[in-house]
Amino acid sequence: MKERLLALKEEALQELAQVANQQQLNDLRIKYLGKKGPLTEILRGMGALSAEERPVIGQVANEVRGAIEEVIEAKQAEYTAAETEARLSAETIDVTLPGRPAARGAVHPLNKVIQEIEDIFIGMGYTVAEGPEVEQDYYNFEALNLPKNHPARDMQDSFYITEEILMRTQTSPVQVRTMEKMNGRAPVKIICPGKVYRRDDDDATHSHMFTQIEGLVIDRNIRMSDLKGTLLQFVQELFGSGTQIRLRPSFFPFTEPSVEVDVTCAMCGGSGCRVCKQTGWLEILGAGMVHPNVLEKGGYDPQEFTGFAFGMGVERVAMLKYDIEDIRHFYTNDLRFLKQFVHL
Ligand code: 2U9
Repeated sequence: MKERLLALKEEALQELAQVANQQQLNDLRIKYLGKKGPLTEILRGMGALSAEERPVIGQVANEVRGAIEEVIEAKQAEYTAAETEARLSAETIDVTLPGRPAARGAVHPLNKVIQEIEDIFIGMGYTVAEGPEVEQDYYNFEALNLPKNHPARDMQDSFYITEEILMRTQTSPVQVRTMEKMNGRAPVKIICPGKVYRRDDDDATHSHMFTQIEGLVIDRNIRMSDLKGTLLQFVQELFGSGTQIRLRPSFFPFTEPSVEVDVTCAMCGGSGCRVCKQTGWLEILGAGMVHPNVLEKGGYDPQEFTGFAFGMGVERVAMLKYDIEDIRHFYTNDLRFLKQFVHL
């Protein structure tokens, strides 16, 4: 039996010396050391040996198994190292290759104009106030001197959610809420940017949702001339120092007197062009002195306090500033449109 074992060892080592690849090595491992291999078979037959023979043959068998295993492990280590080496060289990274440029986002043109307008008013000492887009009838209409039967409250004109709740039609309710919070203290000096909603058919110049910025100042001795000086300063910073304004009488329920404010057309400098329809003027703001009823509802005694307010549509300002012909460009997110503003 000892001879059989030693012959087996010789045969195995000879065959292992010929091994050329991992597969052949695996096959030989199974052939010699596997459960159905000759070594296992010999060891299984040891029960038939005498008590003296058994430890001797057992030892030889273990030596043979150990010798075969040793060669197999050495070969296996070689193959593993070669495989690792091959993988590493295949995975080599060329660090000198140029990177893929990451697509950078940009601030939306509307937000750019909002930020620019905010900065101008912050520079004049205003703070920015925001409020809910879903609003109570009281803040959107009642407190702004638009009583229950006022035509502007028509179901046809606003998005009502219930009888008392609607999508705000202007950002004025934010000013009313601020007045309430201020509890009669002065000065109030705020601008309120945000989305507003009106039941309009969308076209090149109308949108059922658009962006407003409104401003409100309340203090003692606030006069129409303060409004005029503030708006002149504002438009000169926004459109250029040569810009002039003119005020035309108008009507809003929440201001008295009320004005519409035109600026000289920046496109032609006032001489008349396509954009200003040959008039030299562009209407961009509504404004006025805060109506006494509105002051009172907001907790200010109209005998002691006065104020001015103004409002503008941000899309309209942006369209004039950047010569954009269709308001719907702001909402459709066509990258060909948006990319034109990346570097502005
Ligand atoms: C309070 C008191 C008064 C806000 C004002 C306007 C005039 C105005 C329009 C401009 C174009 C709306 O976006 S638009 O359609 N706005 O003409 N807004 S005065 O007056 C207020 C606001 C709040 C408490």
